[in-house]
Amino acid sequence: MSMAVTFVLMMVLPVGMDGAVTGKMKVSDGLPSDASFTTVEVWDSDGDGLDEIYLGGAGRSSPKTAGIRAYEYDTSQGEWNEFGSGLPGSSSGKYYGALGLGDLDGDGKMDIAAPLHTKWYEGSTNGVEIYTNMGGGVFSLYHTINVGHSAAEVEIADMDGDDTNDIVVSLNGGVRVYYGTGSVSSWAEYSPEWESHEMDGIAVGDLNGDGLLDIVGTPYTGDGISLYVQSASWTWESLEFKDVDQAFGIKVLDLDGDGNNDVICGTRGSGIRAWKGNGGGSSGGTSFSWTDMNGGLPSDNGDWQQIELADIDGNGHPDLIGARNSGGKVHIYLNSGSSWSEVLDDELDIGGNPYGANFGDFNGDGQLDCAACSWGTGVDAWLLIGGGVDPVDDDEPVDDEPDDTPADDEPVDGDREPEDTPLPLYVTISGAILSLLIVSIGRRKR
Ligand SMILES: [Ca+2]
Ligand SMILES: [Ca+2]
Ligand SMILES: [Ca+2]
Ligand SMILES: [Ca+2]
Repeated sequence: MSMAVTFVLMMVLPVGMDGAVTGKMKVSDGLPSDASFTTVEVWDSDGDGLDEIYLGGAGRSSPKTAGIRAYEYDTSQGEWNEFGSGLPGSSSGKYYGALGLGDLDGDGKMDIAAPLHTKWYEGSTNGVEIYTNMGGGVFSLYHTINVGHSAAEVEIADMDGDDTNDIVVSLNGGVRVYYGTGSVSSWAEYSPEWESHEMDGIAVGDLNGDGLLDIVGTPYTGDGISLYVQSASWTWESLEFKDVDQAFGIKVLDLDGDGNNDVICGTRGSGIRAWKGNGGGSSGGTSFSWTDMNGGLPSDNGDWQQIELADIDGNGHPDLIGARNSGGKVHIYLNSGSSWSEVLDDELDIGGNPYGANFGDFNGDGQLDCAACSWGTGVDAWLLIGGGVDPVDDDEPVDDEPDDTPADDEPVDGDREPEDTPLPLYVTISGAILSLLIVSIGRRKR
């Protein structure tokens, strides 16, 4: 390999090519340390290649933190700054569950659906507040959906495939689905059957390959995990799934790469549990069977709260980060496609009672990093070192970024492609080799 190729590769691949996550660097300057938050959500809403973090304030135990906070990392200063404006602040008296992020008004910009959590937090006014984004993180409260119950988590997704995003929310008593009509102030509610118990985490995804998204919801107490299949557009069928005494964070995605979506959740008493699905047996089918994929995951105890998954080592399988509200730490498990292994064991120490953890690319180098929040000790973030190159969080549609941002037109590595510029022959040849390498790396991660 020539010097030129080696040099260009160093420019393009500042992180290790072997996929190993070799370390982390804590970068928490500018983040609150004496505060309490529920979850960490991640999005690059201004399209500058740097993911922001969004946090709902928790209001159960001191220090209670009212409002919603957003931060973006400044790579040149090595510190976080508050991002945007218009979100409720510390004097709002409002406390939130897990925020939903996504485009709700169809302008291509990320909006926020914020569930008011009143059962365990301070506050008595129930609702899901919709903050629309005028661009650059200028938010305003546009509408509140009257959900009538304490709300825990919101997911934003196009449940029925009509190209308009919809809102799913877990409540103290069940799950409600609000289908988008094209207006942020008008929603059509068609929900699964009401339950008798408090719903905590929810996840959405197509479990049987018919293009209609399905829902799983975790119980704060009793009665197991709920599974609702959307049997026809706006119509719900409740199916048997798995029994756990108490569970919190849950996700639907393909863990083993067989093309069928799977389910993984964090529990209070039985660790983290993963089940591989069979796609319901046929397109739109409900003959589900589930196979454990728990090897390497903690199998007992827990108090696992938010869990999130993204491919941080570029092997094509989504890896897990989870916040455990006992022990003061968050944990990362790499996914081989069939089993799990913890990395950075005991190193991601946030203190307090950790409730939130997520991956995001905070310094724009294409390598996913991570952030966490707790009740008591605020927010921490770490730049991950090593790993593969995967700048896209699997949860986030890549086409929801603003269209009017110049940076949006350029992929992260857009300025590294040498083809457009007349260059000496050896650089052109290097570029061709490099392009092949990029293509092969890019394919490896999906
Ligand atoms: Ca950004
Ligand atoms: Ca829709
Ligand atoms: Ca489906
Ligand atoms: Ca699968």
